[in-house]
Amino acid sequence: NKGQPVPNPAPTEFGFKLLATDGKARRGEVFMPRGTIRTPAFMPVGTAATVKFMYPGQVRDLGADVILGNTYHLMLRPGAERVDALGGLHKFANWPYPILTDSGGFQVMSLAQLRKMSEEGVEFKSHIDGAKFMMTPERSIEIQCLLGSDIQMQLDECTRLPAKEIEIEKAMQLSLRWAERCKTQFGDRPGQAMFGIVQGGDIPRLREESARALKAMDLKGYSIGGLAVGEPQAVMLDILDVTCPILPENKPRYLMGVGTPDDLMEAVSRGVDMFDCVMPTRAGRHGLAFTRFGKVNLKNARHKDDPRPLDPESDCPAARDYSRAYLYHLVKSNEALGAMLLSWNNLAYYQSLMQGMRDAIEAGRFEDHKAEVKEGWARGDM
Ligand code: PRF
Repeated sequence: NKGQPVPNPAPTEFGFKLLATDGKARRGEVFMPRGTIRTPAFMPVGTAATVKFMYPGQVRDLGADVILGNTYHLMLRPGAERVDALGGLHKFANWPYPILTDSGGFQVMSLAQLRKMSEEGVEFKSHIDGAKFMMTPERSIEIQCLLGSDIQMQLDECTRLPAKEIEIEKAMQLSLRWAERCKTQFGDRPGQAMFGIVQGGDIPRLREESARALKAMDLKGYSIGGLAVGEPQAVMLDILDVTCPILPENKPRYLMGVGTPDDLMEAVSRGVDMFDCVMPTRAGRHGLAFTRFGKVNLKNARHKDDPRPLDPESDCPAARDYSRAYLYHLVKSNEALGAMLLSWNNLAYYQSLMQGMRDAIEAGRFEDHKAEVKEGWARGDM
């Protein structure tokens, strides 16, 4: 099982333990009754109660300790009350390990039609059938409790960049008020956690204010939202440089919706513990493979006659046992197996990247390790 920790006895409370640091990089464990998340961690995205084109057991075997689910998608289809009646999301999806759910605010803003924001919440129409819904901080937490997720997110408003400072500030302040309402609704649940979400766009002053106010609320963990929404990578990293030092050392930090392998390494070296992103699975479905030697676009005709696998030294059969010529054929023919193999390869690569970072932090050689990994990407493999 790729060394997933099996604590005995299982903890009854949610918590975080810092095991080692190297510079600002942190190696830790987020523990809860359903299992332990080894950090730095990458969480595969299972939006609609499935990591697309992957079996749950396969995701687990790659070393994933936690997957992500989406309040917005699951409330629309199949419905939170239905999932609850069927025994909760873990049982529904046959994933008995930790699950983190996003609150719905971000997905409402990117997917739903006809949105109306107010202090109370956000009214929207479903992108599936146009049905009208009201999402409030209280309803978001209620849905996440019906799903039974272990780590829940406050409802927030994420501002796309670039944006005017006044708009960023309004959304950040609203998110702080919604954090209080979510905290009250969540109440006392020792085995679960509700994370606050730092907003404030690309303005250091607003990020500081958001992080300080959330820290004062003494939440069980802290997410950093509103990044990778249109700004250059350097801006995102500068914002992490101002945000992470304000957050408490003894709580997990989660950078939402990020990112490329390079983003993950740079964010870990600034003190981030957890990540989620559709990149490995979505890119895989579109014919793009991540490897130790950089990205490989399997739609490119130069692979037509290439008998080499993606990476003969990988532990992952998808990387090792199928030629680039075959992968090219599958992708060009739009075969399901193409999406399956490339999703598998990419999640395997992301999990091995995280394992490499965890090992390097423990060994006190994170920055050297980072330089070596980047050399591999720069070298390429043609
Ligand atoms: N807020 C929430 N979910 C998110 C984001 C956010 O800002 C982002 C931004 N990268 C991704 N997912 N609730």
